[in-house]
Amino acid sequence: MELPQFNPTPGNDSASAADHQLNDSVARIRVLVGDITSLDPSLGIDAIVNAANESLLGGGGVDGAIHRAAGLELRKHNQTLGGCPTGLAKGTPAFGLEKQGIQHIFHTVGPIWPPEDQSEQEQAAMVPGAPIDDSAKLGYTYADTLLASCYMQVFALAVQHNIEHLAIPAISTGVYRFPKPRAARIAFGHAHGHLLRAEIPNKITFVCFSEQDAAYYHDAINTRGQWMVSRGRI
Ligand code: AR6
Repeated sequence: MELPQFNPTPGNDSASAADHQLNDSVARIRVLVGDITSLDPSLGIDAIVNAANESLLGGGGVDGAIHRAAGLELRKHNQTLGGCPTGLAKGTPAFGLEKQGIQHIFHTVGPIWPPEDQSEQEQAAMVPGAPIDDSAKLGYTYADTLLASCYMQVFALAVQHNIEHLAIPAISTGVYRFPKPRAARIAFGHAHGHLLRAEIPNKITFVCFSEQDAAYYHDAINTRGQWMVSRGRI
């Protein structure tokens, strides 16, 4: 899908440099449809992200697929980690996935959307009186903040482990029911923000399980000028 072009201000060197950096940051992000446990090794992906639960001991969805592919060694290793709170992340070796060139798995625990209990829902609103459903402004619910935290934690691990190419599934959008277009904006927004400031990882690939899921990411990218908080250009 075509990305909108930026229009550098002619004759303004610093504006041109800034635009170049912004274009470059978006160009380092890819969206791919597939199974995150069987990516083509020629992509050079050296770390993948797991959408785990707080036990870190495996489950369904992408977590189940990653545990199956990595093998029982991963579960044994994770039994020593003491779990992981929602919004945080922990890194492990990739065990059985190492033969595909993957060295690390970054397990992160996304938020459940929406909390089923009304009083929990009220607590989940970041701003008093703000709606707590998908009509809430992006960033106004506690779940938005927790999902953003997952991405920031994962990027911090990528920097720590000097990752070249990081693959990330759509955290929280399966069993945990986070609205997919909203989650795609949070994922892209934070990836873009990180890549603007950091050289590591060099590339980020969002791995979607269906064409429809990928379309949410393409839409988030193509419409970023409309929904991202703008401090000048994005
Ligand atoms: N590769 C890429 N994406 C996948 C794959 C795969 N192999 N399998 C599923 N997806 P989910 P969550 C997509 O439910 O919502 C687990 O039981 C899927 O289509 O895996 O964060 C954990 O143990 C969806 O878009 O994770 C937790 O208990 C996305 O991955 C709970 O589910 C995330 O769906 C976590 O729920």
